[in-house]
Amino acid sequence: MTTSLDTPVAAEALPAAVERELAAIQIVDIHTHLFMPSLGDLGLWGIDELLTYHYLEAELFRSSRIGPEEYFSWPKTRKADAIWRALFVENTPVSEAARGVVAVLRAFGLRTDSTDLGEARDFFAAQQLDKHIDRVFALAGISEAVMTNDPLDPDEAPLWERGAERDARFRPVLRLDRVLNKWADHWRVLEAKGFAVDEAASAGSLSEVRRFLSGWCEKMQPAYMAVSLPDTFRYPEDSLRGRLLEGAVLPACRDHGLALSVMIGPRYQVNPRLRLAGDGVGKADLRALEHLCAGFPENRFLASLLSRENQHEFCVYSRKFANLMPFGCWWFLNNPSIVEEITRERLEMLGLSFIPQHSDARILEQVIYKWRNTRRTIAPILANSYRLLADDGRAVTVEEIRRDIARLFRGNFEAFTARG
Ligand code: FIX
Ligand code: ZN
Repeated sequence: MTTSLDTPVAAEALPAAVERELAAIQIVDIHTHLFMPSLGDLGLWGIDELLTYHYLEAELFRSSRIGPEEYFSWPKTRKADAIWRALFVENTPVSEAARGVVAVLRAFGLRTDSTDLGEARDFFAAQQLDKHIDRVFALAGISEAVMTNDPLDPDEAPLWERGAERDARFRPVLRLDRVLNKWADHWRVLEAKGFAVDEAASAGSLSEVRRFLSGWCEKMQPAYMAVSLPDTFRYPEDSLRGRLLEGAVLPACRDHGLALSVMIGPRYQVNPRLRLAGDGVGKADLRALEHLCAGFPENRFLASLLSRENQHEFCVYSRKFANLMPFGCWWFLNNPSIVEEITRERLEMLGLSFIPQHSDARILEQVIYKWRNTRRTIAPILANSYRLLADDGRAVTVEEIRRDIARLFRGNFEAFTARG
């Protein structure tokens, strides 16, 4: 007997069916900068953190006469007050990041047009973090947030070494920017922990780094390893990074059956006066990715490219290498107009074999608007793909829509990162 789930959906009913299934899916947010409660103050939440988000700081310096040096000398609440006044009171908050704060306030039933932050501050001050996390995840429609954990971060590492309490809502990731991009500044930390390493990352160092990573894999049980790489990244390359990647990180990933996430394209600190907001973007030479995927068929690579100009060839490379999984519309690409473009092309060229989005949330409540925006942007694109399929002679069922959405927002990640 046919049920409504396996009945072909009429073309005019497709948008609503897709919206319903997207609203219902509990998404795995595969890349965030959120932290589980046992990692304490590393985890940011509340109105002052939402407003002092580096996306909004960059916009403040364009829409006010406040200079970065003066701004960064202020306490958090004064910074937040200045951003609220400049971007939400004296101007209409039309940017994606500013609209996000409005959406969060509305989600909690708070006024979105106040001239001050009194009501919002009182509300967040009254929240009990653990319950608040559950409420925020429910509002965002996510079941898990994958963190970004740095084993060389002086504030974070000791918390893990002291046995930070795990939380099923948060999955760890071993982030290796300090190891791969800043070895010269950080190799002594490993030496001080008893690893026989040296500044030149000699052969002996490589096996010691592999041992260091192995220890962290045991301790942290990460979902994957990850690194951000500049637009100038090259592979193969006779460099510290080239040697550490080939001689330590990729072998350690294989040892533990972990994928490596490569996030390629930032031009770090093009304006250091803006601090976190000071990074830019550059078009990367994707032959580095080609050489990694072809050279290490036993390794799996999650990848996200920051430059819009890299997206087409990235899609083509993803068709060439099954050990390459594209994910997300990262950072400066996380704007509806660009998410549409990238997602359309990926559906056309990769079918359902990609991970459409991650939130990159730095502040807890951001997952609410970032996933609301993603659902709102992707629903018509997916419905259009199904309409075109019906036009071509095959209507889809609700069951198929549900299966496809589960694959895009959970299954692809789970399968690609399953320890092999
Ligand atoms: O490297 C990263 O993980 C980036 O996402 C961050 O460094 C960046 O500052 C950010 O917040 C992007 O949304
Ligand atoms: Zn990030």
